[in-house]
Amino acid sequence: MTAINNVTDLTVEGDIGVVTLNSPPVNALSAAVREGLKGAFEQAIADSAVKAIVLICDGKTFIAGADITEFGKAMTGPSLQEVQNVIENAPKPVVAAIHGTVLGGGLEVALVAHYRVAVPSAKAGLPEVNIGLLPGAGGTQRLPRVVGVEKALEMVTTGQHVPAKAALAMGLFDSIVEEGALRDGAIAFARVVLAEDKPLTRIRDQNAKVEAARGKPEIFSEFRKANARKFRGFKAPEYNIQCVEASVNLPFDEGLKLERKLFMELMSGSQSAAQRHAFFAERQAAKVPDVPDDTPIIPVRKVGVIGAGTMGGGISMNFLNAGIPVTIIEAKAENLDRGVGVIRRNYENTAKKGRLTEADVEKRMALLTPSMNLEDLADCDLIIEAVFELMEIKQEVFGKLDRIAKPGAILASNTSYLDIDVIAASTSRPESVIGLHFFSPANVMRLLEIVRGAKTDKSVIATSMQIGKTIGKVAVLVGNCHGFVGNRMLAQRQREAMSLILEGAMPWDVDRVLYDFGLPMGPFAMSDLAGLDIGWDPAKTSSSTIREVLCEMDRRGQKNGKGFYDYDENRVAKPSAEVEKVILDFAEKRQIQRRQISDQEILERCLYPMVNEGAKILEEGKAIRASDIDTVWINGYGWPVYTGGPMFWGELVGLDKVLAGMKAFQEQHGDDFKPSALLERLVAEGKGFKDA
Ligand code: T1G
Repeated sequence: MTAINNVTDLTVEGDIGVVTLNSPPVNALSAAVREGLKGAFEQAIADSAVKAIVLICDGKTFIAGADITEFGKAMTGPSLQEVQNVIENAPKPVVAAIHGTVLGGGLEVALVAHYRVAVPSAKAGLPEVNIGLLPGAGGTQRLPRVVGVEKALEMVTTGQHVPAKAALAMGLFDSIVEEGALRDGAIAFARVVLAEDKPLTRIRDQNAKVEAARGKPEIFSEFRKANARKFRGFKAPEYNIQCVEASVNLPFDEGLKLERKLFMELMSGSQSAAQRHAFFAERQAAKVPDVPDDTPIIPVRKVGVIGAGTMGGGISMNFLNAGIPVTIIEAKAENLDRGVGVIRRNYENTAKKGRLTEADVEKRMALLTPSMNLEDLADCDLIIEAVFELMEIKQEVFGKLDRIAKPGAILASNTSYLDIDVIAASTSRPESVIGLHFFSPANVMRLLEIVRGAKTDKSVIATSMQIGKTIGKVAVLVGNCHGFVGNRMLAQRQREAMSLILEGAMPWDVDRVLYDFGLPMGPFAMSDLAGLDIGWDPAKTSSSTIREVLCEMDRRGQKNGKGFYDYDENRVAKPSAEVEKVILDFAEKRQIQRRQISDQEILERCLYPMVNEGAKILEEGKAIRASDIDTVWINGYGWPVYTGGPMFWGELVGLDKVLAGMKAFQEQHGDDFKPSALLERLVAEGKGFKDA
């Protein structure tokens, strides 16, 4: 065995040279890896005793891509293209031996090998689009030549991980070898290749599949049309499509040049910087400085959920999906039956789309135990209440749980706003109480805000973070305050949205501006979707807000066809003349002099206070880091990931500009716009939120 460098070695087994990479955690294509690969292949090619070469990786995965941590820094060592040229032009067969997730540059390295063999659990993909990029090492030119244009378009614009079996079927892999016997399997495959003594072919020279798409521009126009909504606002998907188009219409080297040009354009743009920020932010969120990795985890073998409504049902599904039994509690039989029925229907709808088998549906439903008796939760390791958002009710429930739950059980509230410490105080075990704030629909939205109480035990926190990952959530630990992180910032935007429609804008102006910014929907469309009458009490209503007036007019939102908008039978929204009149009358009664409000003012009035509130959350220690706040907003509210989240976006705008805007608004509209001390300090010191 020859060590080429500290991450690469070359061993010769008979007439097969085996190049092994070992660069944890994911064998990313760092300078050392590129150097090692180039050196090892040059040596194996020069060695006449070596008739074929196998490239394999130690650790959890084959190369999982370029080393994202090197982006934006001066490149050292050989370029990836130099390494690929050595491999692709080897005069002897090269076999890539794949396990784990061969992604991005990793797959692009595998595509310059002559063959690719994998274990059944391997997956392949080109996920560069998820970090605002495109495969910059020939992936957009070689992949279509292997799997065809349609599959290549799907893969490069979604970043999907294709399982080994499907990769074999599409020709991306040449053979599947036995799990756990990849090295021997790859060497045996190389020996068969030698025995067959076929001429070596390079993917770049195989044009049949791209020529088949030549003269069919509709492949691309239809793909663009079908995905317009999903790709809205993003640059990278369109650039990926253009590269695949080039693989059809241009000679290989020309296509490579275009790929390089567009890659560099994306790499230097703010969208990729924002999406790379979001990638690392999501991973950083799992790290809690004062809860060490070796904190004992409480085993969660059985979960109790109190409440079978929208939230309780959605929450239950997360655990059923992970194979964890759930006992779901409702006080009334009809509510329990309805809740269980909704869960079953959700699974059956998923099965109809082919994403679940009938057997999966039954397996998951078999894990669900409906009950009207709180005592049935006595043996649960984790109990989550999702009852009505009223403190008195929560305190009553937790008082009962304190008597029923077994010692050491985690008692969690799904509250969106309420004080976790007050809830915890209604038990004799505040150390076992925590907030697990799911976002509706709870079985879909990835965010889980985990709210630590003043007395929450570290094992309870560590277990909650772990169970969040187990059920496929992005868990973010936040501090206890009204609205925690997400809803506390949302309140800033909602307040300004309501002010703006009094001062001169209309709901559809505000919604349009925020939709065009990249949010999935604006505040008024969101209110109509949720229902304007949430928390509205007809007995106490007094026409004191526009929302109350609309409820008094029975304009309750989408559910009854009219809210801030009018809805047709397909629930398509359109501005309402009736609502416009309500707003004008409401403003007139309050002698508000309405005025023309620009889109820019709408955007700044809604978003700057959110950045400012995020700064207050940081200085109060209610979030561990600014990037956690970004992770909350991207995964809980659909903040456009290509702007990185509110805090990253604030820095893109310029914190000095945000501060100046806040001060100007404070002059005009009062202390709702009072800048946070942290924002003032960071701007004064010329720093960013990373320095908070
Ligand atoms: N570069 C550097 N570090 C990476 C990395 C990468 N590509 N991928 C993961 N890590 C780190 C991650 O930050 C974490 O670090 C640890 O590895 C475990 O990751 C030229 C330009 C591979 C599916 O986009 O999708 O190739 O927190 O927690 O859940 O065309 O990581 O432990 O210190 O996510 O098992 C394309 C991104 C790059 C793949 C593993 N490749 N990574 O998931 O572990 S661009 C990607 C992933 C490119 C070329 C272009 C996942 C994973 P730490 P993890 P995991």
